[in-house]
Amino acid sequence: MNSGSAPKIAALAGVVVLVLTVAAAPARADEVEQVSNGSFTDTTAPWWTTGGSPISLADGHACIDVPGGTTNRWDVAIGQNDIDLVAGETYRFSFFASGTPGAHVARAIVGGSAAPYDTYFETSPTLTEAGGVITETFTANVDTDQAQVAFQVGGSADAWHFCVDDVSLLGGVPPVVYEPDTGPRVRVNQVGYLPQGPKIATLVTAATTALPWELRDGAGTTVAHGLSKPRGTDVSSGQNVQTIDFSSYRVKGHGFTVVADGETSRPFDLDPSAYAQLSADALKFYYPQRSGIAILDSLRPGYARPAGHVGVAPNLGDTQVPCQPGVCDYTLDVRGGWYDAGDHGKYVVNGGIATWEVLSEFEQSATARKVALNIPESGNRTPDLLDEARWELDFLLSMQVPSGHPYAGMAHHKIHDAAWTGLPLLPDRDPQPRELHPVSTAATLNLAAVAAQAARVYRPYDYAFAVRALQAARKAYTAAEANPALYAPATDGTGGGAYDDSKVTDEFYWAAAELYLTTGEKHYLDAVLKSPLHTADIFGDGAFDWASTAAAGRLDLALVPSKLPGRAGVRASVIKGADKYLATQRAQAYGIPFAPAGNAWPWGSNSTVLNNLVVLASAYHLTGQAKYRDSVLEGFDYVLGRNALNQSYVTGYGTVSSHNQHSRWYAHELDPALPNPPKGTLAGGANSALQDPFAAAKLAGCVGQFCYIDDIQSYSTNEEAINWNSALARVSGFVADQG
Ligand SMILES: [Ca+2]
Ligand SMILES: [Ca+2]
Ligand SMILES: [Ca+2]
Repeated sequence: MNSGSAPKIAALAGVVVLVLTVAAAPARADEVEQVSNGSFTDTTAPWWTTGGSPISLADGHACIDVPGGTTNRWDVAIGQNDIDLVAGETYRFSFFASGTPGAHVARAIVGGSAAPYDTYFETSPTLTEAGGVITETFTANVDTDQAQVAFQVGGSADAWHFCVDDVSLLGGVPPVVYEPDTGPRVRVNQVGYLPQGPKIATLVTAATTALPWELRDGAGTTVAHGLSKPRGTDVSSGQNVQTIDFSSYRVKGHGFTVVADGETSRPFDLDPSAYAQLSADALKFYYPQRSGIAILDSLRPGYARPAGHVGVAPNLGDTQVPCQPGVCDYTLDVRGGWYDAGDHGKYVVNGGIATWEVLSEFEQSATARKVALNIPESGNRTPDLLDEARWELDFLLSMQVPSGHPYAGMAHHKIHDAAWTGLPLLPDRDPQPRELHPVSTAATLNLAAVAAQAARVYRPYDYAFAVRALQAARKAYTAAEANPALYAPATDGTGGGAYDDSKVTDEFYWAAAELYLTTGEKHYLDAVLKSPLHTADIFGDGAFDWASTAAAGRLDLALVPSKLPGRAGVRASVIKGADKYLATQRAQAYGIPFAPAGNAWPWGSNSTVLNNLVVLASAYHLTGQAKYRDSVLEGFDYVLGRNALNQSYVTGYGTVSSHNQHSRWYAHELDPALPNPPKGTLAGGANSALQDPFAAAKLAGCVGQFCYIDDIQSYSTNEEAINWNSALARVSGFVADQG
C-alpha cells in the first residue's frame, strides 16, 4: 500500500522462515519470566487451545492434531493469556517446536488477547520433524496485562501434528541489534549504467581524503582509474562516504566492477538492454495482480492461480457487493480491477493514481506504447499497456454510484474484506464478506481525472469506450462539485487501508486539468485557472502520491498539448520543480533526488524517489537538456543498488534484490509451494515510522535508508503495490527510451 499520511495497518499480517538458533541463555537477576508452565510439566494448565484440537502431553511436549482445510493461521491455535508487557521493555521470546510431517509453518505471536487482537511481535518458522529452538528478541510498544502468547497453526490444506515446549517470554533482557549484511562497501547500480549516461558509485569508508579507484571489465582488466571525491557524512544513511565518477568510460560490456579502498563492488553492466526488459517487467507486474480472472501458467509460468472474487465459494464477492451497514441499499458488481497491494482490497484513490501513471507512461514513452506484456489480450489490435490499464479502468467505473440512487455520480471510496485476513491466503480462498465503503470526494475526483485521461488516450483504439469514459468523468466531476467535502475517515481501516484524505483541492485541480485537456471546455479551464494550486509551488519533498495529486495535473498541463492560457508559465513551473530535485540529488552522495524533512522516510519511499524522477523526466521532455535526463538515470541508481543496504529494490534485478515483499499470494517465505513476487516487482522501501511489529523489532533506531527489511512480515517497509510499480514502470520506460 502506501506513501502518505495513512498507513494500511494489517494487524494480522505476516510471517517468516527463521534460522533455528540456540536456546536462550539463563535468566539474569533482573530478567522476569512471563509465561506460566512453559515446559508443560505434568499439566497443560493454563494453556488453551481452539475447539476440537485438545492438547496431549507426549515426551514432555504439548502436542495437538491440526486439522486440514482451515483458512487462517489462527483457526487452530494453542496459547496462554494474562501475560504482562511493559512498554519499552525488551523481551526474549523462545520456544521449541516441531511439525510432522515437516515443512509446516507455525505463526508464533505475542499479541492482544481481546479484540482488536493487535500483534505486538510475531515470527513464523518452518518446522522440522526433529524440531528446534527458536529465539527472537523484541521491545514492547504497549503496557498491558492482557497480552497472550500463542502458536497459530491453521491454514493448511493437510492435517498435521504440532508440538511445542519450553515456551519462554523473558522480560528485562538487553535489546539485540539487527545488523544487515550490506556486502562490499563500494555501492553501484547493480543492474547497470547506460554507456552514454552518468556512472557514479558511492564508497562507504572511514577515509576522509581522496582514494584511488579502478574500473575493471568482465575479464578483470583495469579499463579506467581515478580518485574518489570525499563527501563527508551522508544524512540519509549516517555513513561517511565518497563518490566515484567513471562516467567518461563509455564502452558497452558486462561484468564490470569498481575497486576502491580494498573493496570490490558487485558486478554491473554497461548496456541499455536490461532497461527495455525492466520496463516490460514493471508493467507485466499487473496481470498477476488482477482480480476476477484466472492467471494462466502459459502466460506467467509459476504464477497460475484461480480467479479471485468472482462469486465462487468461499469468496463472497465481488459480483454483488453490498455497502457497509447503513451506507447504501443497493449492491454493485465490482469484479475485476487490480488487487491494490499485498491484500485483496481495491481502492479507488490508489487505483486512480496508479492508472493515471501507466496511462501517462503510454502518453510519454515510445517504449511503453509498443511493449508486449504477454497478457490474455496480447495479439489483439490494442496496445498491451492499454489492455492492462483497461482492466482497472472498468473496475474504477463500476465503483460509480448509478443514477437513481443517493450520491449518483460519486464513487465509492473502496471495496474490501470486512475484517483483516492473514498470510498466506490466495485470492480465491478469501472467505471474508466484501463491502462497499461510503462515497468520497477524493475517490470521485480520481475517477473523473483518470476517466477523462482515458477518454483522450483510448479514442484511437476504442471510440465507444472513450465516449463512455468521458461521460463518467463529467458525471463524477459534477457530482464532486455538488459534494465537495465528503472525506474518507482515517478510522475506516478495518479489513483494508483507510486511504483517508481530507484535502481535495489537489484532486479538484487534477480532475479539472484532465477534463480540460481532453475537452478544451471553458468550465474546466476556469476551474484550472481559479485553483489556488495552479500557481502554487506544489513540488514538495515528494512530488505526488495517492493523497497529493496536484502535480499529476500540473505535469499533464505542461506535457499534453492544449491551448491553455499561460502554458509557458506552467511548463516553467515544472522545470523549476525539477531544478529543486536536481539540487537535492547533487547534494547527496547517493544521488537521491529526495531528502525528506528530518530524514523521516515515508511509507513507500521508493515510489517517492521514482515520482520525483518523473518530474525530472518531464523537464527533459520540456527542455531536451541532458542534465535532466542524466539526473533521472543517476536517481534510478538508488533503487537498483547504489544505496546504504547495497541491494536492488526490484525483484530479480541486481545481484541482491528484494524478493520477500508482503503479499498474501506471493508468500513463498511462508509456504514453499507459493512463488515469490514476479520479476520486476518494486518493494516499498525505507520507512522511518516502522509501522509493523517486525520492522519495529528489527530496525528500532534505524537511520533513514536503513529502515527497511526484506521480509514478508514487514508490510510497512516491504509491501508491493500498484501505485509503486506504476512509478517504476514510468521511470524504467523513460530510461529504456534513452537506450
Ligand atoms: Ca516439557
Ligand atoms: Ca493487446
Ligand atoms: Ca488530496
